[in-house]
Amino acid sequence: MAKDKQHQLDIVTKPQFIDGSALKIPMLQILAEDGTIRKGAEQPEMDKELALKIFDTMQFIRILDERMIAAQRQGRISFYLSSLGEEAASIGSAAALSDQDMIMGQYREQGALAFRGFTVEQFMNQLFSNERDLGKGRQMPVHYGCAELNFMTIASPLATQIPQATGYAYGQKMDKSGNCTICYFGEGAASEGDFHAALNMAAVYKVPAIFFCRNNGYAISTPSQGEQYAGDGIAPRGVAYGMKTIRVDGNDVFAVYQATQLARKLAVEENEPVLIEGMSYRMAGHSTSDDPTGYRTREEENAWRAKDPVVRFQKWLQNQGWISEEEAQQNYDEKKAAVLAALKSAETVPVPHIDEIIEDVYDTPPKHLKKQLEALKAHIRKYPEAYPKTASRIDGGDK
Ligand SMILES: Cc1ncc(C[n+]2csc(CCOP(=O)(O)OP(=O)(O)O)c2C)c(N)n1
Repeated sequence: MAKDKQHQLDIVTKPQFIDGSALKIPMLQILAEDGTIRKGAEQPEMDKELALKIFDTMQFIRILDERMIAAQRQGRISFYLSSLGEEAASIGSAAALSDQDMIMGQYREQGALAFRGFTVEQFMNQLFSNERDLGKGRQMPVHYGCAELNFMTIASPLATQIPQATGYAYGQKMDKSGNCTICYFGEGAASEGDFHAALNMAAVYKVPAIFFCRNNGYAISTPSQGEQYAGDGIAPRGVAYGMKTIRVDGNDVFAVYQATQLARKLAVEENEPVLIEGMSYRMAGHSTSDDPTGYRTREEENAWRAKDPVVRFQKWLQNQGWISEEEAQQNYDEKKAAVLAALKSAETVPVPHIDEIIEDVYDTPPKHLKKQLEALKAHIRKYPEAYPKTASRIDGGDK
């Protein structure tokens, strides 16, 4: 075949369109829905301790999510975002990393944070924005951050973490740290321009980053199929940027774990960014402000319950003889009691003192911020019943 030397391209003499709509990247699945290892698949090496730690974290996150949705309904917290149905994606991938790797999440990766060791008390302090919250009550619930655990604080504006991850990973490469950055995002966020800029830069500059797309079928009420994209999901975009790319069953903890392990190796040993697309389903509403009955059917939701990642992994653990149904239930009950106790306790911890609202940005808070703070205090003094927790500390309350 004739070649164009400058572009290093084969030359063809008939018009050939490449049909993007016909492309279908396959999906890696190791653990079948019935909890058995798929024929021909290679189960990744995982000792009992790690397998039980993953399962334990999955159970904890499931309980935390269910309880906190209920707490929001009871008016105890303002807002909540659950990761119901997506536990394998965040926990299975976090389990394949080193603790020194940076995690940059979207807002549904509480599983990765819990796997790193964020305690139930730390989760609750953030959710109640009390004075023990590491973020000093300045963020909406679920916008966790923990420097000690290398978990970057969650930002609300979609996709901002993706170029930040490219930049952070570039720094890791410069420092020869031997670590990588994993960046989670939804298929909806992948429609933002930031996604494209970030992936292109990561590929060109060869940075140790793992871009993990959780394709959970919806961006609030926008279904991914047909309305979010016309092509084969997110994975082909990695190919287009010249990156190693893989699509996995996001509800299969082994597929997620194996793909992330391999991706990490490419990232830290070869400085190659990788794109992983985990196919999953958002089992609950987008957040507690959403009602999915307006845009999807119960039948659709029920069909996904059969693919539940926690149930699937539990079946495998039971087949393996590493946990019994009774032990799993006992674990669940203990975790539930711990979540409820932490919830009750965090609720009674005072909120941060209002004076702290203007601290930590400037060495000395500037005049205009002090003025705004005084105006805010005057407002709270006027309507104390609307701000009971803040009002009780405003005058004379210890800072
Ligand atoms: C720049 C920007 N646009 C819109 C929003 C509102 N918003 C918050 S979450 C969301 C959907 C995101 O969907 P996806 O990325 O697929 O993640 P998922 O919620 O499904 O996990 C939207 C539109 C936002 N936070 N930021």
